Amino acid sequence: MFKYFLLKILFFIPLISLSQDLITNTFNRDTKSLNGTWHYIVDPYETGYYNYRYKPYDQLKENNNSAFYNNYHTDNKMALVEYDFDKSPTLTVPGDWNSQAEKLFYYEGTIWYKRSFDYTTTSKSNRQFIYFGAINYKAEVYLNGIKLGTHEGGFTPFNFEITSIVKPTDNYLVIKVDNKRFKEAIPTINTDWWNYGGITRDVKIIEEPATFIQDYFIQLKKDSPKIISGSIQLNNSTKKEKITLSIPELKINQELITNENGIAVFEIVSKKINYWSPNSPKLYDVYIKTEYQTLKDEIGFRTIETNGPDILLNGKSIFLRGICIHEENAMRGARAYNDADALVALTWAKELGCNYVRLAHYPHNEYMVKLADKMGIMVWEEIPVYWTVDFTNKNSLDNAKNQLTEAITRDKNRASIIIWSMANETPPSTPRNVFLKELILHTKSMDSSRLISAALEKHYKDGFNIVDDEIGNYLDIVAFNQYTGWYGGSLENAPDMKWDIKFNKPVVISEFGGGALQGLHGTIDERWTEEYQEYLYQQNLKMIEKIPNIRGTSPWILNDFRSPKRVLPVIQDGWNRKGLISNHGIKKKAFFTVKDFYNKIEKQYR
Ligand code: GCB
Repeated sequence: MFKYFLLKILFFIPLISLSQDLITNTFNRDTKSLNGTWHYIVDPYETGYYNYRYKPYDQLKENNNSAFYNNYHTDNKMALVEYDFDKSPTLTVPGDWNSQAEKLFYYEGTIWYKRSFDYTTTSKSNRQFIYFGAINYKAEVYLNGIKLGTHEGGFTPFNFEITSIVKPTDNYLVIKVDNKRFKEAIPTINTDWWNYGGITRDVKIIEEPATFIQDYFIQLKKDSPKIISGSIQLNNSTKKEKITLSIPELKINQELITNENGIAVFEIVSKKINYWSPNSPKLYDVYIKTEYQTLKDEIGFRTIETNGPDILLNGKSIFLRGICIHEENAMRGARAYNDADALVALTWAKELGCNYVRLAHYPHNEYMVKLADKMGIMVWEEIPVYWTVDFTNKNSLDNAKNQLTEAITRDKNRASIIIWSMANETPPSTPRNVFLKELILHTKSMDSSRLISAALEKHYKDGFNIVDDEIGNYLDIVAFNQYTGWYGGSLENAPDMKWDIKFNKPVVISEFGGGALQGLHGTIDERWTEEYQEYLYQQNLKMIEKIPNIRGTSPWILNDFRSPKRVLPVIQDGWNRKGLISNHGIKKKAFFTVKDFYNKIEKQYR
């Protein structure tokens, strides 16, 4: 018996092997969870990955094993074995490593994860896939010593087929997870949030028939509130397959036939749709049936469009009463990852009077958007093209595009998502414009039914706040962040500020706010007090109300959140204090200022 479960690379693998086509709606498929306890080895020098000439073992033809494997594949007791997963400590998956072990709090680098499992298939002809909700940031995945591939990007899912590799017993999954920051990455080196490392979302094995429903897009046709349209994609369809799409409540039961690419495209007229909205978040049971399987989803139908300054939901003008949220459970001081975490955040958002949330600054886990669908909360979803990414670098663009592809693929059937956002506070330049335009085109090619935005910036000249970023021409919603009274600008004069916004489009303030340490009280002139923050909000809201075309706000931010950039002792201690709620879950005074404002706005837009 082998004593150790180690990494063994049997094949030469090309440098970049991307994950395979994403399988969607994993919640309603036949799956086995691999969440739980995993062993880990901290490997700051990446000894298990690079040889002493700093060449990756899994890319060397003459020596295609890892260092770990070299010393392992023998019963020879004299062999030099310098690591042992099974005697190593454990981490819980899903979960970041920073909050689970004190010595890993600030760790940025490589950690190897390993878990063993048995697997029983329900049918010999079935296929199996391993699915990761997200790993931050880069993952090299090996099953039973065979490299499955690499994935880059910390907030989107990916999967690999393992049919020919998985065995009934003693499978061992080894993953190299690396959260080192680097310039070309998306996001780049500099962010104002915690770089939580690890296998941060669910891991599961998906079992599918040989020909299976890989993905589908079922929404209202653009500009056609009575037509449900879209497509269904089969994986490995070798002949024209029959698919039945049914929505029993709408008396829809439509037979479709796939084309030579395994895709069935459809348009179905339905006159009696109850449209999804925050007041009535109606979701329909939708069934997709093939000869081999039935897959269920719950899907809402709504239209979203703009007309001049208006955002129209189901044809009616709305105001986005929002709040920004990071994917963090502040009370745990850890990455959020499950439905309970999502419920905490979205319940607070509702209490604040929100009909909308901005999920900052990257795609959040799928529980969040599924719950937003159910609770009737509209969503802005974005990718971490944040501040200064490497706009001239082709790999960075491909990476951003890939993250966008994975996010849209995963979430395109969620009625709650009304906006895809391309970027946050990126400095205008020609390469930046080229980069963002490419992302916009890509998004439109995947999903033309939603609105496109980006969080831009304003600048100040001759008594005016000006918003004129050229990329605004390509957006449906002109959104920008502004921090009057915090990073500059007088609060006293805020309500009388003059605005020059160069676009006749809906305007959304995607961020505003300021910090306060919950429980610290004083006058409105004392920074970090709840009173200062409250006054900042009062004055900003008076100002925002007067901004031309204003159709929404998402204050920064629901909760205090961890950020290594925030080092002021006693006040910050590693937390960005702009939350309306503290990291102990206590509401600050400004929470109620926003709540009152949203109450008022709600009545105006009824
Ligand atoms: C911003 C960023 C956000 C920061 C925030 C702040 O403009 O978009 O990520 O955390 O300001 O607190 O300064």
